[in-house]
Parts: sequence; structure tokens; C-alpha cells
Amino acid sequence: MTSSTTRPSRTASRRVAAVAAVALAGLLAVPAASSAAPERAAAPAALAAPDIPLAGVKAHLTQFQSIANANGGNRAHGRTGYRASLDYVKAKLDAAGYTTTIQQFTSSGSTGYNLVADWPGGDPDQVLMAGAHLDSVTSGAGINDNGSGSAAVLETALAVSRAQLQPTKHLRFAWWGAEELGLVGSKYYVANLPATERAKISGYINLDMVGSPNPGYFVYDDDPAIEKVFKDWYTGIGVPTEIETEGDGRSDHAAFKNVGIPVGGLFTGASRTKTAAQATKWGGTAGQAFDRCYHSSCDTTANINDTALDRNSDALAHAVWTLGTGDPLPPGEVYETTTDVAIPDNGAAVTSSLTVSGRTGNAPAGLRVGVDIKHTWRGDLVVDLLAPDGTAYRLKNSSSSDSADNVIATYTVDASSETANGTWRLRVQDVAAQDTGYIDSWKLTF
Ligand code: DTR
Ligand code: CA
Ligand code: ZN
Ligand code: ZN
Repeated sequence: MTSSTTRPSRTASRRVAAVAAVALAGLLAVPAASSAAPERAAAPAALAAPDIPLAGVKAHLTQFQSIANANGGNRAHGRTGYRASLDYVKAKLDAAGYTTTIQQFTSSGSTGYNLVADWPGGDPDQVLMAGAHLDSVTSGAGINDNGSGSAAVLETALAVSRAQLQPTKHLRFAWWGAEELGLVGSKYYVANLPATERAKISGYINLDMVGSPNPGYFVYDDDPAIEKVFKDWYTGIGVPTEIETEGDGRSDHAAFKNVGIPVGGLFTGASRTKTAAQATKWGGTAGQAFDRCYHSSCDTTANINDTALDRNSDALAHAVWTLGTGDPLPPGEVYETTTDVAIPDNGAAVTSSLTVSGRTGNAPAGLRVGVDIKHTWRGDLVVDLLAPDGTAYRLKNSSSSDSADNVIATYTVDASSETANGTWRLRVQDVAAQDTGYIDSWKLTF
């Protein structure tokens, strides 16, 4: 195995180190005494992820299409289009301060390449990985399969750099070669990882086909913690998910799973047909494949559903921030109200108030908002958090397809620009006729 590594400039490292020092000081600060009597936060709470710009993700797809057009129409293993794709991704990551490594291997008589990018910092003994295969089949550009996953992982990695994120875990991103020949690149990576290094990987998240034109929303049913992060996120935006049942062994998470590393991932479907029930749930066309251009020459930039690509990119960022920046939901200082507030059917918004006092400074970047709203057809509901100064933070959008009952969820909001003390409000509006309900309780955890 040969590999070459590019390290960030010293400036980037110093900047990362400086931000790390500030972040550590912030974590060591002890919250002021408060009238509430709960425990202190025992570990850094997970931070809220930024929105991943769809335009950024699609710009990478445009590049992958151009590369295929200029290299015989594909980005397949052993062809010039694959290495050109890898060089494009690597250049973006090097410029963003990543330490990149190209890992070379041979498959079917041709040289293959994996690209691994490490974000400097974080606990080297707790490595959170996210990856996607970068190769296409020989018959086409492979924009959904798997330019979509590659672009979503790349834009998430660039968002980490834009945020100068200082996660508690060490973040590592990977783009695999020769997946279409049998998961060759990812198998090679895991097989050549010393057991001591494998043991440090706390989880691997895989994205393979996440922008299918007739999309479903499938979550891998592997590691429960990773699966929950994704399912909670989708619940928060009112989109139902199904567990991915055809995925075992079908993509690059398999090599990690086979050595006992927790895995998870997202998938919008390939050649299987969307059922009528799924079309009712997700929209799109029943009786048609999730991706009619699977492994075909028509898998171009026209073969992408933007909403699915955007949602899965944002879901990945949420998972990286949640799993990478703190232990799940440590205890904090809780303020709660259990006063019921009726929600008028298809009517005006109502609010429920919570007074926070005795705190100093601003609310945290990881302010947790726990809501319990009893309401049939929860897709009718729009839910916002209103800060003491009236600033609104959208927690949940309405959805014409989410027919499930009740909104019982915890949302994380970056409220670091808001003063902690004051009257916070939960605002709920029922925006569709029929179905009624009420705010049962809600709470803020600082
Ligand atoms: N093997 C993938 C496509 C694929 C088919 N089923 C699943 C399930 C989960 C992830 C990916 C897939 C490919 O052709 O690249
Ligand atoms: Ca987005
Ligand atoms: Zn494929
Ligand atoms: Zn694929």
C-alpha cells in the first residue's frame, strides 16, 4: 500500500489550536448559581449544525458532470475521470485546512485510489468517520450514484472548516474507489487499518445514492445511536423515514460493520419501485423506480431530486455535529411548564410561556427545547421557539404528508446570541383544517 499525505499550512493549524483553546476555556466555565436545583452539564452538549447550502452541493455535482464529459463519459475505477474527480475533491479539502491522504490499491489490473481527509484536532482515540464512494459505473457520469453522496460528504466537510469546528471527537471523511467493482476501496482501507486504529473509530456513516429523482427516505438500521440521530432529525422536519432493508453488504459501510465498527447511513433508493403507500408518504410516483437511471448513462445532473439531496446533506451535518461535538444530551438545568394550551384548528398561533431567571449571560449554542404536543396529524403544525427579545427559531415545519400523531421531540437551537434570562415562548400554529390538539408541556435545558 502506498499513500501520500498533504498537511494544512501552519497558519491553519495555529488557527485551529487558538480556537480550540477558546473552546476549552468556555467548556471549563462554571454556570452561575441558579434558582433551579438540577445537576450541572457533565459534558459538552452537542452543538447545532449549520444548514448545508444546496447550491454548494450541486456545484460539486456540476464539476463531476464536467469531469465525466471530459473523460469518456464516466468517472469509473481505472479511468481518467475517477482520478480527476479525486483531484477535485482533494484540492477543495487541502484549501480548507484538512490533512489529506491518497491511498493507492490495485483492482482488476488498474490502479485505484481512496481519499481520506482528517480535520486537525479532536480526541485521536475517538474518530467519527463519514464517507461515500466516488467512482461511477463505466456507462455514465454516476451523478446520483454516487456523486450525490460524495458531494454531500464534501460540503459537510467544508462546513466543518467554515465553522472552524472544534469537535470532541476527531473527524475523518473518506471517498472510496472501486465500490462498483465490489466495495474494493473501502474493504482495502479497513483491511489495512491496524487493529489499534480500527478500535478508535467510534462510528462510520455512509452516503450512497442520496438524491434519487423519485426519492424515498431510508435510514440504515444498523447502529441504534446513529440511526436515532438521523430519525430524530427527520422527525424534526416532519418527514417520515423507513429503515433501509436492502443495504446490508451493498455499500461501503459493510467493511466497517464486518469488523464491529458501528455504522449508519442514508439512502434514497435505486432500481426498486416506489409503492403507492410510499408515494402517499413521500410524494413522487408510485410504480416507478426510485432511480430509473441507476447504473445508466442518464445518471446525469438531471437525475437528482434537489429536496432529497438538500435534506440528506443537512441530515449528515446534523449527525456529524451531534455525534462529533459532545456526549448525547448530558443533564443540564431545566425550566419546564406543564400548563395545557389548546391549539385552534386551522387558526391563529398560540403561545406558551416559560420564565427563566437567575442565570448570567447568554443562552448556550446547544439550547435544548423539549416539546410534548398532543395533536392528531402532526403535519398540520408549525412550531417555533421565541426568545425573550422575540427572535423566532423554527423548530418544525408543517407537512402535508406527515399523518402521524403528536410532536414529542427534542430540538437543539443555537441560542448563543440570546440573553438567557427572560420570558421564552413556544409558538404553535395549526395551518390545516381538521385535527386538533394542545400543548401538553415543554421545557428548556441549558
Ligand atoms: N450498491 C450501491 C447501490 C445500492 C443498492 N442498494 C443499496 C442499499 C444501500 C446503499 C446503496 C445501495 C451502488 O450501486 O453503488
Ligand atoms: Ca440545506
Ligand atoms: Zn452503483
Ligand atoms: Zn453507489
